[in-house]
Amino acid sequence: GLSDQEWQKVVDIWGKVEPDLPAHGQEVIIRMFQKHPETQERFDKFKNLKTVDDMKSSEELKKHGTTVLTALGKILKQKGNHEAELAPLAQTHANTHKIPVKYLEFICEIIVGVIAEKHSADFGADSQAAMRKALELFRNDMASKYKEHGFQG
Ligand code: HE6
Repeated sequence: GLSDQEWQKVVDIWGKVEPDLPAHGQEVIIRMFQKHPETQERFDKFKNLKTVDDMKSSEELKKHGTTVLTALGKILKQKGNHEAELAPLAQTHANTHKIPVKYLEFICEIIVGVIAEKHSADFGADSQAAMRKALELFRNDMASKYKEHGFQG
């Protein structure tokens, strides 16, 4: 698990992200689609967006980015006691969307990268390390829930 100090770093940096979730979310989703095109194929509503300009112009994509980061923020703020928040997310991503754990790794890595770019002054090595640990915990717990649903991820 994470120490109290590590959780504090996670919550603090999220406090910098939160005032503009749409811009962060849009950037995260676009980068994920660019770097890992197989993730874009999972979205019927975004498959047709061919260029970065198409992606930037999509209000729906921005809205989805906000949805994803809102859900993730709620989880992070639980500091590991996220069972109630994680369960429904694991359920839909295992059973309905069938999103491999590998894709969760992709998005987590991209989230760290986007925060590092937008908030370099507030996201030093120790904060980055704490965020990585928190996201690893999130993924591990998603993976165990996946298995409970019979999805190998
Ligand atoms: Fe997904 N997602 N997602 N997801 N998602 C979500 C929160 C998805 C995610 C990783 C989602 C995904 C494909 C997520 C999704 C719908 C992820 C919420 C709250 C909702 C929703 O309620 O609509 C992470 C880390 C978090 C917190 C892929 C690929 C990855 C990597 C859909 C295809 C799809 C959908 O609705 O179709």
